[in-house]
Amino acid sequence: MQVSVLAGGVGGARMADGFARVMPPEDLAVIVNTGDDFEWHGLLVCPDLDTVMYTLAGIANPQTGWGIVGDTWRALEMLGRYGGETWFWIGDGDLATHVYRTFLWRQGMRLSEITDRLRRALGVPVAIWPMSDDPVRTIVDTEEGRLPFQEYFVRRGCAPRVRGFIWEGMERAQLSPEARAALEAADLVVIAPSNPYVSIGPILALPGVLELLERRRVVAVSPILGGYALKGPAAKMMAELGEVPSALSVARRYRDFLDGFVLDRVDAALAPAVEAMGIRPLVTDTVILDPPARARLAEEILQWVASWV
Ligand code: FO1
Repeated sequence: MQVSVLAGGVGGARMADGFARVMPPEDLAVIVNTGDDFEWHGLLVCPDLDTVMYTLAGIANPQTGWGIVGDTWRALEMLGRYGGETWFWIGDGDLATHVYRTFLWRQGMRLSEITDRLRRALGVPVAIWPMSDDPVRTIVDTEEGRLPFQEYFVRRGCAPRVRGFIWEGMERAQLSPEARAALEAADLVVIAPSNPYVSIGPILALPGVLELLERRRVVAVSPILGGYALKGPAAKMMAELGEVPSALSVARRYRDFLDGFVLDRVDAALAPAVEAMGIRPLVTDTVILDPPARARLAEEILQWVASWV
């Protein structure tokens, strides 16, 4: 079964890792949000692509979920001494990723080709594709004005109240050829438990993606448990945008193309309401902090979908 996982952030990387542990690598592709990307000291930094790549390579920092485990901080210290910005923590090993990606990018290589070269170099057997080769930047519209995503997420710690999102570049951006091919070939598309607004939203906003998903078998894993997000600002954003922070709100957002929705046991009572939307519910343990849990959930989803005749 050919599976494509739509992912962003740490939760998305962990879900992708689960599928990578239980499937033949050639049957899996991970399509990653690039709206969090930004230029840092002149370098192109792609946090969600790197978080997926490091996680699948087994070198991600297990505590934070992002960056490289055991990384050192000499370059950041020196940047600080020069008065450079240090609020976004880039370790020395991570820095090499941005240096080399930017080097290839300035030679005109597409982000998809760059990503493919980096993940193969790290020994990752699974295809990792940026959602687009065209630049898309998430701008968070807050009560304090418009903030580039990392300024909102890291520098301000997601504190400002959110009023909406702008995706700079979306009007010119296209789904990457490799991501389109993966989605067209997918027997199953899994929307990972990522933030529906800023991690999954940009992917769905690309021209043609919604129509493509309507023709595919799609399941989503809820990023909200018991009204809270395990990690990140998804529930806070929902509340600030006037949505009930619940798994049901997420299912409703995806309902036009969703065939199945995976709920955590704490939200078992919501299963009938999901079913009433014409979406099959699966109630299970969706907390996937460690590798065995990730593999278990991925296997459960594959068995569940295989049982749909
Ligand atoms: N998140 C933080 O909260 N603080 C950081 O200093 C930070 C640095 C960082 C460096 C590389 C990278 O790939 C991710 C990093 N992240 C950091 C996470 C980043 O903000 C992502 O956008 C989030 O994971 C949400 O997608």
